[in-house]
Amino acid sequence: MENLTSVLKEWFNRVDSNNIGSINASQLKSALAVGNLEFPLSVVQQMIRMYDFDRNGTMDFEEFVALNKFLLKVQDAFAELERDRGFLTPDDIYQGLEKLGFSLDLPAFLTVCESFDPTKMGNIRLDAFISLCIFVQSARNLFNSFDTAKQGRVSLDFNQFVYCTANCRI
Ligand SMILES: [Ca+2]
Repeated sequence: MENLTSVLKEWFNRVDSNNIGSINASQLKSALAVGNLEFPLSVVQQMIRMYDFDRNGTMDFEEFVALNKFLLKVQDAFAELERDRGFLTPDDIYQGLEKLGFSLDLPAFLTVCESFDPTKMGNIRLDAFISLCIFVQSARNLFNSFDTAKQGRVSLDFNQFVYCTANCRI
């Protein structure tokens, strides 16, 4: 684990070219591209929102480590399920989400799959799977922040609903 931290630190420092101790969305986007992960800026911004613990809009090293832990978990799940095809079918995606602790019902699952399947072929590559997981995790975090009594159910007024959809939009 210590080794991973030092690799991440070196990576982070390289991206933080101004040495200010934090990186912004476009710097994070290029950092991920170095690892062959190409994401639209909107997805990268969502990653930052998810782990921006001090809410300053950028990522310090601690937040970067937390994000990378999540990305590694998602990449492991992908690697286990892709069986050398380079993509996941809907069945694999369902299993992948379960592995990551999300069990969605069919309408929710299919809607999520469809919105992260750019080619509409039913096959999802790693970057799309990561984006999908970022979305579901953000939705989970947001839901939990409203479900303070841990009832698995929330009641929202219109403003809160708008707030939620705007926060999870990728
Ligand atoms: Ca921050």
